[in-house]
Amino acid sequence: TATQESPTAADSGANASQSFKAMASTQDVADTPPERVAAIVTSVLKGVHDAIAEHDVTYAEFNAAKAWLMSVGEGGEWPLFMDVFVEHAVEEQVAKSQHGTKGSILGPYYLPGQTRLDATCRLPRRDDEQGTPLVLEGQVRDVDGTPMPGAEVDIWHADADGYYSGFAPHVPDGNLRGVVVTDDEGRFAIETIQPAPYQIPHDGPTGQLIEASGWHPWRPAHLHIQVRAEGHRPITTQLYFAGGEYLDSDVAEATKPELVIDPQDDGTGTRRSTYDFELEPE
Ligand code: MBD
Ligand code: FE
Repeated sequence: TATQESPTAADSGANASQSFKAMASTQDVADTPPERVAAIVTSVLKGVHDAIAEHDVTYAEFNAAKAWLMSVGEGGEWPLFMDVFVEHAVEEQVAKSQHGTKGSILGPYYLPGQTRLDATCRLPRRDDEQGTPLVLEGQVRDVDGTPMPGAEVDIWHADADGYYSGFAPHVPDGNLRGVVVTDDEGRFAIETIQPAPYQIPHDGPTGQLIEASGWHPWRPAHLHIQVRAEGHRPITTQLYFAGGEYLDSDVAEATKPELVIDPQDDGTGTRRSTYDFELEPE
């Protein structure tokens, strides 16, 4: 059953922490000057102090919060917590200066260095991969309309049970992940399967917080995509499915109307959708 196959929150948390640390050695991690650190941290702490006063917080609640924060670290869930509850605000801020295709959050389950695939391809999958066949096709262009051959469409998504390869022990490495390289006209056509909605693991501290608050732990079904092209600002985004469950109540608040696709059955049981990506020069 799905429950037996589920990764423990601690296992997927450990993997997410490890992969973030590995990426943090190559990606953008700020070396922030002291005045700015002080300004930002003062604001964050003011928010905490104000909440304590507003809600007349007790010592017992302070201790519960302290124990919970410790468990987030011990469970390796900081990447999950940060990406579910905080990353969308950073993305929205950065998006104010970004043109072209709308972005969305990266999330904790990106893994660099996946198999490079031809423009027309099928994502690596198990022989018995479940799920409705799905084809996403489109073109990568500059914001001025110029097609971009050789651009990379790095795609990763959950399987039909909502599990990601690399973060669930029963799913083989590299499953439903790949770096698709666009053809001479900047086009791509990716065959995969329809992912299921994703549920935040409920046996760890993030899941406990969600339950203790009476919120729900779901993200709508989504495809993660990062598009990269020489001399252009990369776009990290996600595509969602029209009519999908949790589209209007994503726990990670990362949906945008421009990112909803509506694949149609082509008459053979395969659902198809077109989506073009536009990147701005760096
Ligand atoms: C996911 O699949 C995801 O995309 C985010 C943002 C957080 C947790 C799991
Ligand atoms: Fe995801």
